[in-house]
Amino acid sequence: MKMSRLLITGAAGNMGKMLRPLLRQPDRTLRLFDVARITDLDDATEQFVQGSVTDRAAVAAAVDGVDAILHLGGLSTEDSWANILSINVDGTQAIFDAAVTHGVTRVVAASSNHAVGFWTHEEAGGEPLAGDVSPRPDGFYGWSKAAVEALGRLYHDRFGIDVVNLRIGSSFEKPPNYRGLASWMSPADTARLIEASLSDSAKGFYTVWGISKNSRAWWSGAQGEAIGYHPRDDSEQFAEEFLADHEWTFSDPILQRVGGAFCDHPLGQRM
Ligand code: 15L
Repeated sequence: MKMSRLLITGAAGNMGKMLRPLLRQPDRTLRLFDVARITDLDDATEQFVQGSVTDRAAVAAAVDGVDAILHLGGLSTEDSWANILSINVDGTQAIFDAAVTHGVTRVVAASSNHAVGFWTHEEAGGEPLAGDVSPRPDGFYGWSKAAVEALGRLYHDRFGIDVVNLRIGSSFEKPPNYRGLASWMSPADTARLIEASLSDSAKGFYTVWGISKNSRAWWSGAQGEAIGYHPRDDSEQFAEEFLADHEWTFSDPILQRVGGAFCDHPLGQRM
């Protein structure tokens, strides 16, 4: 089925900004939803609906008439329990609820590596860590992403919505730090992952890593490959820059644990 009308929640955020030009297609309308105003619309392919995921009427208006939802909206790092519950958990439930009401059959949800942040390189035992390994959140934020994934499962099983949970590593222009040599997902690969998640190969329920084809990656590409995600970029081009000050060793807790420094950040304290 053609997904020609795509709602992007959180479209004014970092990932939204980075992805809009990459997801534009002549026969696709991107409906951009965010609390923050977006003014640089491409009139031929983009529409803007202002609102918050915490406002159910606004969510319903945004969801009405689209074929698929890319749910990037919400808090993207640690925050208070109250904010996490309201924005990330209630907000995501509002999206799924509206998807059912308005007959939307596909939701691609931004989860995070922090849903499984306490898995370690050692526990992976020399094998790549599976994309759908069980949740081990490293904070309230990571816990909310595990909740987002479980909401997806519920709405898939109850209503047959096709759901892809993306356990995103570090989706930025370049790796943000030396850990990013393992966890980076380039903008182009992020767009490739989203296109695969919207394709017929991703009908059903899937949970996959969102990373590039990094030489230093230890998170498996198998679940992504199964839905047609074939990453092309490698963070190795940045290795020299980042390894000038850091040794690449898995005895370093930042590299040993999926979630890196998030595992030590005080619970509920905004980053
Ligand atoms: C995330 O989930 C955050 O949203 C992002 O800002 C990065 O910190 C990323 O994880 C990461 O682990 O690099």
